[in-house]
Amino acid sequence: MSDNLLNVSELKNYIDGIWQNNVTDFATVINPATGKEVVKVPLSAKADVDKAVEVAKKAQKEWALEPAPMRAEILYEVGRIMKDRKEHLSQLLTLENGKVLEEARGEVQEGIDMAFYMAGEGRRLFGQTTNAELKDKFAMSVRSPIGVVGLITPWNFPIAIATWKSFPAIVAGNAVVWKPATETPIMAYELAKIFEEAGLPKGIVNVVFGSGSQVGDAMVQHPDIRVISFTGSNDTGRHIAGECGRQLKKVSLEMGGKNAVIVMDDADLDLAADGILWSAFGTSGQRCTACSRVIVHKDVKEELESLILDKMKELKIGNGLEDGIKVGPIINQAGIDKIKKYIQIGQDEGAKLIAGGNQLTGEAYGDGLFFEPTVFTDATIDMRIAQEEIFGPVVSLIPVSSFEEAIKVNNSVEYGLSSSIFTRDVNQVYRAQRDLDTGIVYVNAGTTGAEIHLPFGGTKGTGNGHRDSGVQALDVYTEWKAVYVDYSGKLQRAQIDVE
Ligand code: UN1
Repeated sequence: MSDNLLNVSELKNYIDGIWQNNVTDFATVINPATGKEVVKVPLSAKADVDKAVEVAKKAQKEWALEPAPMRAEILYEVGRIMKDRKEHLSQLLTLENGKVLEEARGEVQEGIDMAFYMAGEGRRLFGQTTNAELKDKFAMSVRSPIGVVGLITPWNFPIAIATWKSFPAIVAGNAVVWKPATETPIMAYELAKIFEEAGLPKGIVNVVFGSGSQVGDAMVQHPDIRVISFTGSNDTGRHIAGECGRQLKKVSLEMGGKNAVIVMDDADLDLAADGILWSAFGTSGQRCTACSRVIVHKDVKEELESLILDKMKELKIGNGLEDGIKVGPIINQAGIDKIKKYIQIGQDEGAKLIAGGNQLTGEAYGDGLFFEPTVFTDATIDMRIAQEEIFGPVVSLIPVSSFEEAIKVNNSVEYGLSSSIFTRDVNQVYRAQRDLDTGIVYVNAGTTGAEIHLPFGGTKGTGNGHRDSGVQALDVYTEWKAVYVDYSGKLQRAQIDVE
């Protein structure tokens, strides 16, 4: 099946509307479900970034003068093409990333939704008009584009996150230099082709494949890239923020989570178990929003545990392109090694392993990288498995005695992306949404499933105050300009010539 999904064996950078390669160095993209080579991806150098920035800078000047509703027409076309190609894109996404086909379809849909939503912004991009303090004077604030923006996107949502960042940047009148994750370059290749077919002028989106240390760093250092938007690990994000800080460069960061589902003693336990399974083991736990802690009221702990263990028997693990598979592979060997390390840490710390804990090998799994959905129980707030991001199908149950303790445990981690509470008590619902220190809160649903028209991002170590998606994403890619028009015909001094 995989052989005829992709019609090239080697990808090229897309710079100035031209597919080009100036390097001899390539990385091999591996399908994590089979271990087979999918395609080769160039490992570009600083010179490629310099070239991309140069053409982006030139192209952006005209693009910024194009009326926003006309810029948006191209995004509508992008959305239409993505919709036509949804199945093909989804299969390619599963091929390079491993997520099961049903989830891949969901991710591509997220990109389609973002296209139409941001295209709509072309006829809004609202600023404000307000009253000036002097007579015969007009005041307004308008959004203006920033120039060339640099996007660094991750492998776990290679198309959705790319759309969260590139579509608002484009509709607001910027040009883009984009470094996709080396593990999942095909979605970038496909999206660049779609931009081209939709009629986006050349130079407005430029894709430069390569490593963080070469391409990413060159983008961060380039003086003509005025914004960096990054989704990825906390360490890399902090490094980028430091560099951008020195250059007074705007930077938007989204760096993961240690998300919890709280299950209170009055909860619908069957529903809670479904929500936990989906948000902990869906995408093999490789979401920034994945549930990796269950904070459970002690009175319902045993019942919840047995419901979870029962339902886990239904989770079929394997190649996500096959029917009925619920849990796909882990992205690479480093991912597997990290999960194994935390299984060991959890056992050494004294948490009780009640399900999973092993890599799946043998004939049925071939050279694929599969890991059993894993459950620890009786974890405590101070354990590393209850504090650190694992990015795999591992969840730890932490028993608590009260609502207050549940909130405290939820907020005890350095991250603040997503949290959820299962309860039927309306007072607890409202107190939880107020007190949970995360950027996203769910009630009676798991920790995943953010919709694109709401802000996506988190507090504390998850980010630096910016949001991907939602109308708030526009704040990353625009400057606010305050405009005063004095039509009195005389010099009027603010704060002084007022009555
Ligand atoms: C991510 O894991 O970085 O809310 C993105 C969700 C998806 C997006 C996840 N809509 O789980």
